[in-house]
Amino acid sequence: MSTQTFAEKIAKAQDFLPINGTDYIEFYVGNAKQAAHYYKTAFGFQSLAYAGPETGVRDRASYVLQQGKIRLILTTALKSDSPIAEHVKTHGDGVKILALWVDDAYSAFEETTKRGAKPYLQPQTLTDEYGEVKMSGIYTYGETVHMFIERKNYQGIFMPGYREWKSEYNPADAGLLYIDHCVGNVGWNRMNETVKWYEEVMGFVNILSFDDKQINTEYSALMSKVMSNGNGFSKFPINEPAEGKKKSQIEEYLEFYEGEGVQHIAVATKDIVKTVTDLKSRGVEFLSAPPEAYYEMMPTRVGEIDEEIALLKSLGILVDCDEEGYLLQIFTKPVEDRPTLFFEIIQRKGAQSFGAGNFKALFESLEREQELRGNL
Ligand code: TYF
Ligand code: FE
Repeated sequence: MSTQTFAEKIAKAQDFLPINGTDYIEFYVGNAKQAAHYYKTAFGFQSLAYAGPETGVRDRASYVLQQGKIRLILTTALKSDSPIAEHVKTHGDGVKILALWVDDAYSAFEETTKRGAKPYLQPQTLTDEYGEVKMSGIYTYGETVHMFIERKNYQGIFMPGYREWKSEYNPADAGLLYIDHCVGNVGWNRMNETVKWYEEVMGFVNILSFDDKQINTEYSALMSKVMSNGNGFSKFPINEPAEGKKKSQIEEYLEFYEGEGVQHIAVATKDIVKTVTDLKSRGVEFLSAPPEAYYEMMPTRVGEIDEEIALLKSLGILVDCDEEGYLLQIFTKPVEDRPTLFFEIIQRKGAQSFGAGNFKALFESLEREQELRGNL
């Protein structure tokens, strides 16, 4: 393990692409109206904006939800002859766009495409009575896209083309604050290329790596490398399957998503016990808790923590520590019928790592699910 701090590692990133954080995450889904209802009811997102036939958009309907700094868009096609419908046909519901909030969307496009990025959307300026939003986009792994969003001259609710969505159904939020990281699964032998892409095209640095010897439970294996931009606001871990005794969880994802894509979205809370208790009561399903022994070992493994271990155990919350502090995390089951995208709830108390000490317990829990699906 390296003794460099997170701050020392990210200081090496290049700054040709300044990023202020995640702007939004857009899902392409089979039924956006119902998906929006699920994210409001189960996860506590709030209605923000809408675009569709009523606002002059003919081919799609998009619902924008917000909680803390997190914005999700649920988009569906209104006809079969549509790239959205094609995406859903191939991948099922999933993440199409990881949008990054930048100061200059034109320069972001210029700088990344001249370093080899494949264009998705040429830079353009959208205007309405509230100002202007500039945007551009490039492809990353699979059919997934990084959009660059510049909104310094915009005062509207979301962006031109959308109108405010006022709903009479407004369930309370669940304490979710911001996107901590978004993980991508790539195909066999695609790790190096993808890491190189984030380094060269985006100016990111590799801050953590786990190889298949560290991440190897009884059955499945994987490799993982975390890529970060220079301020640490944008973190994209990448997973690649590795050969194990049986099928890797990453392989299961690639098979069911029918390609590379976003595996999990980690959302931060400042009170994980409260958030998870709340999400469970709303019907969010989490992976099963690790065995008794995991919690018996916790005091020796992580030292003194503020939370009551019995409470963490009853909820199945995992804890890990590094040189800078500790973190608490828990993972949902996949939120679609295909075993593809899931969510992580994370609370950081100093630690800037990703829970490597939990990998064994976590992956065994994941494999119990994989086995129930007959995919191990
Ligand atoms: O983002 C991470 O690295 C952690 C751990 O299939 C993780 O959340 C890594 C791979 C995976 C599930 C979780
Ligand atoms: Fe994670």
